[in-house]
Amino acid sequence: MITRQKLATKNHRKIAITPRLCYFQPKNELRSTIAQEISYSLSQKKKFIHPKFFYDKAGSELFEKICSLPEYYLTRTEIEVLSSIKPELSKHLVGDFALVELGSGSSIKTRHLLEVLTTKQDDVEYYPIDISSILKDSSINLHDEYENLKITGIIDQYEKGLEFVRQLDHKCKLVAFLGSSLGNFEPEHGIEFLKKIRSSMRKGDLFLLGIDLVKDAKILENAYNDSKGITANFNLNLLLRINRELGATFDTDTFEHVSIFNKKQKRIEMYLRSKVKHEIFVPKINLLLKLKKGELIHTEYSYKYAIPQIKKMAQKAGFKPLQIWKDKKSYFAIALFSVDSL
Ligand code: AVJ
Repeated sequence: MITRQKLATKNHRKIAITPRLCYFQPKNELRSTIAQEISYSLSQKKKFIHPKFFYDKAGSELFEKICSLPEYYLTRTEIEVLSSIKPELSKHLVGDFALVELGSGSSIKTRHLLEVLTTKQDDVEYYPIDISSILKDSSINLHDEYENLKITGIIDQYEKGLEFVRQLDHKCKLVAFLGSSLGNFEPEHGIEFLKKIRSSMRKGDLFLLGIDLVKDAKILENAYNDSKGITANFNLNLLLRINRELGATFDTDTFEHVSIFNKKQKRIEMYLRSKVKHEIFVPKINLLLKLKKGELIHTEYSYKYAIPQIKKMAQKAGFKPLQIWKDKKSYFAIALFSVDSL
């Protein structure tokens, strides 16, 4: 049995803030990851930048702004569903549960889950996993708000965080993966990722998934191309991040934000389009990036699902659907699963 106090890894540094709050940070900066991955992904014929690189400090702040945009219905709809299902969710949480959250971000949605757990349990252990160091601030806020909360944050990619969670075996876990982040994966990879989540869980644990649903293309495209241009800045921030961290000299005025809904594949596709013919040197990875006028750099897929498909994917990964909720307009779904034998 490993309790939270005994958690340790070779690859992370533990930073203890108070007896109820600590977090783990990778010893090797994520910087080496970005250098390696970007030097590969920008030298391909079809250039791309992985969406996990959106979330540096500036990008995480822009994402928070996106979440409160009128066009970006996802966050407020998910919160609406979450807050309406608390009594029902509570009925499924029999026994002592620790909360694990993948992509916790600002932890606003977390409060709804914590409200359910803290009213039933004397102590609640919370394990937020997020690639962004925004986790530090959001954890401090939660720590101050909830007296019976013990927080162990993991600032890393999901997979690394799940390796931590796998070690915990002293109580049931509620694993939450909200915000439709599963939509970033191509469906086959999504199933693989769900399998990883499943393998970090045991009998009696529960999995809560928030996922955006297929809807009218116009509504979707507006959500990813807002009138204030915040999503455009979020996308363009990738280039600014490469300037900051890899010493490049991208001029964001020479790129434009593109987002389209691919009806056949049922996904939003985001790109950065080069408005001019470019030659940009990226010193830290010794890369001379050549772009044609009009050339696209792919930055994100955001898949949209229908409920039967979600069920199928989860079942393939070893989950059993317990209950699925939607908002009135059927824009967004929250699904609760138990672990099935594989
Ligand atoms: C955090 C991946 C769920 O796909 O809706 C928001 C990211 N990109 N606007 C999404 C995002 C552009 C978001 N996810």
